[in-house]
Amino acid sequence: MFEKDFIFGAATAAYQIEGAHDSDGKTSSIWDVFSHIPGKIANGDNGDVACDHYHLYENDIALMKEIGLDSYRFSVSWPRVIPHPGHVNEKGIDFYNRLIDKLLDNGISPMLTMYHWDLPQWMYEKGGWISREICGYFEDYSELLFNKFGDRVKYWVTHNEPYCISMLGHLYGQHAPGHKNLQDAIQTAHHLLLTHGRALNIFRQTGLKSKIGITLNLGPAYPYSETETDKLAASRYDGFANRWFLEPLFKGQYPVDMLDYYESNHIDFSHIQDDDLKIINGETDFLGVNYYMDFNMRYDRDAFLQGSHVDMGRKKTAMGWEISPEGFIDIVRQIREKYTDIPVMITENGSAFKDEIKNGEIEDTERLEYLRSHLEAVVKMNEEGLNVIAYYVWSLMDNFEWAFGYDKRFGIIGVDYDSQKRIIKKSGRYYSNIIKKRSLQAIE
Ligand code: IFM
Repeated sequence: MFEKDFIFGAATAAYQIEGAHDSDGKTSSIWDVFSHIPGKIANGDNGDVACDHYHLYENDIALMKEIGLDSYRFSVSWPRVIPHPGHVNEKGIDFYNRLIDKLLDNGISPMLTMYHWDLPQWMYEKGGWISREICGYFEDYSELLFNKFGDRVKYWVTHNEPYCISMLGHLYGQHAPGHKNLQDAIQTAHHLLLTHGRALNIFRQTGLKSKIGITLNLGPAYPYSETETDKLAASRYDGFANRWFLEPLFKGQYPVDMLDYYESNHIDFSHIQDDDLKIINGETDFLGVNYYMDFNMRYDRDAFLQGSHVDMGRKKTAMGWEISPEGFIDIVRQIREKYTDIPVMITENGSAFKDEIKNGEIEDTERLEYLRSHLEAVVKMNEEGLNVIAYYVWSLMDNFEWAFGYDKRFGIIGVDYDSQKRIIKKSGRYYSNIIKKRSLQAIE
């Protein structure tokens, strides 16, 4: 059912699992600062210790091996390797060297995400993503990563989910750095895309033979009814969350309808310079897709974007996200119809549910069913010839779920945060069977 070379993986991100927030020369990221502001994170949680993966990585790799992963997607903490402008922290580099080497010793191919949200606080103080100055600093950072790890890393992801960084972090204020300003969000999105393009150029100059891409979180937007107004609401939401990122990357332009809409909301586009879009539209080896949900939209004159989400009454995960494997197939079809033929790697997909430990086991049947239905969707995509070459489950283990803290558990491995003990959940065993048999006919 899955080709022999289909890549089965699991994903995590530095701030969500590493802990060791101030060890071995690491300085603060915007998430270290944000998570300590009272009221920002559920239950007052923070990532100071998280899963203590910084110290327990060998144990975690042993579990990856037990599950049988082909690949592991992790991110590098920028302030761990560059704790001050222009200063490389060898101890931080050593940690990732040990991690990568251990993965390879265990036959697990590393996928490295360069930016998964933990911007150094020093960079934020220079203007962060809003300022064009970040481009030079991100170039230095990417060059360092290519030089230090390029001999062993097979897949590179420049950015994880530019939508979340720009909109959740700079428009809605739910994520670090907590801004609530559309102009900031639009500039952030542009500088994320531009740093992606500039990192691609540096990568090509290194002559590395590995593959590089970017990861977007995408989901199809459907009109709730066939009315022109609901269609407008769906198209706007698509423009806001999907097309704003896909069109510059694959067509070298921002969507005209959204430019008009933002302009009518007094957004200034003078931060976009000549040639930026050409750079953003550079050659990418694969598109990383993170899929969690689709969006059903109804016209709502008074709402931002003049649309609001409709609850379709389907089963939801603990995040309140409606489960829709059909939307998963649709978004990949749309990528193929409208944007690009390059391979798609599903760099994240997964679900949070409340887990219970019974007799030392976690019987997470709902997560297992979620996994089954979404892997079935991947099989269908490839039957349609949509060229999906990888699937990384989110997440390898329970971790710090940003503003929701530790309450929401996405792992196929459970973590007891008091003892730091890990337990492979029933969904993890199920995934392991699928990987070993390359088939969904695996026994649970
Ligand atoms: O935990 C996050 C991850 O960091 C980015 N993608 C979505 C996941 C679940 O919310």
